Amino acid sequence: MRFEPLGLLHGEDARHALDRGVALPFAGGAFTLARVDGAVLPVGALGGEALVRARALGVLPAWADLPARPLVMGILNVTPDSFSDGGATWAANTAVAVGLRLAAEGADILDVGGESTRPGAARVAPDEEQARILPVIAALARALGGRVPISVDTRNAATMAAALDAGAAIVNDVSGLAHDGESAGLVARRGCPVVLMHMRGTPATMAGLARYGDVAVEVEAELAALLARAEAAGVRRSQVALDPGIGFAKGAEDAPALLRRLPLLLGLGCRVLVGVSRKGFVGALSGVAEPWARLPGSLAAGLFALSRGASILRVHDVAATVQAVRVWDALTGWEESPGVLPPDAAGG
Ligand code: HH2
Repeated sequence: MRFEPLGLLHGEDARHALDRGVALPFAGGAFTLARVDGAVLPVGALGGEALVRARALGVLPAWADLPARPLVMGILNVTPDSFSDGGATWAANTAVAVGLRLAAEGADILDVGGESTRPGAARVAPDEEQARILPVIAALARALGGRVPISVDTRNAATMAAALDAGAAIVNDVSGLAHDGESAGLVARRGCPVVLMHMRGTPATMAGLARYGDVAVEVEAELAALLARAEAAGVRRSQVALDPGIGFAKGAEDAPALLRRLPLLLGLGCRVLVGVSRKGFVGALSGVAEPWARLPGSLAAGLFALSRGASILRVHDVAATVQAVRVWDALTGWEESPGVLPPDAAGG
């Protein structure tokens, strides 16, 4: 069954609708309608499996021992060729200094990557990838002493293992643990939190694979398959956050469609992460060509994603995003959400 909450409310509106019995809780608010296998129904008309699915949305699944509020993941690209910053944090000592600054600005997670995944990017050998990121991860882990967890943005199992040994705590894989036959087993054995992102093909081939009938439905189904594959290898659902992969095998109109229908992903029982920062659709919607000049549009898209059920934003501009998220969070009353599930209660 495909279950999609609709009619989302936040803050006071959510509380009144819950008090009147015309809504059910949804992490951070309430929802009044649901699309169940294509039919739109008021929540009062839900029964059977649809009602079970609806009730499961009331709490934000716990993930990575991080707080039950919107989280900001700061991007640290140790690459000479990233689309968004053109290698500004390329040198290891610069990267460590920037990482410490992002932590001081309020990042909840630091995401360290050594391979650009922009469309058409060339592959980086795992040895080279590790030479780029391991000194940075080790130095940041030492300096931060676990206060801000580090995620490693990689598709390679060997790099995941080396990064976890160097002090990373989370794996962020744009291939959803599907690129490398070893990675799902490794994440299962280590028991670490992991981000499974949706894409098709590889950064070199994905541009030609962005053909969808209903992009939200297809991305949800393909993420569900990635999740099932990871679970079959021993990964627990409570380890997983899911990401629709904005900009990865998605056309210009796919990103807005996916963000509008993010609630569809919540039914998979995991926290939802999105990376909208400086991405091409922000440029397309705003007419701003340079990625570094897309902060206002990125903030608007990030806050919109939070209002549609995302709870982790992967961003370049940490200070600005933390400020925007704190204000959004206070105004929309996230505090009133029913709470966090204990690990594994989400079904993993
Ligand atoms: N986007 C990029 C890289 N990693 N990981 C997740 N989970 N979600 C994303 O949307 C995502 C990601 C691409 O952005 P960036 O790191 O700025 O660029 P590059 O790949 O060129 O280094």
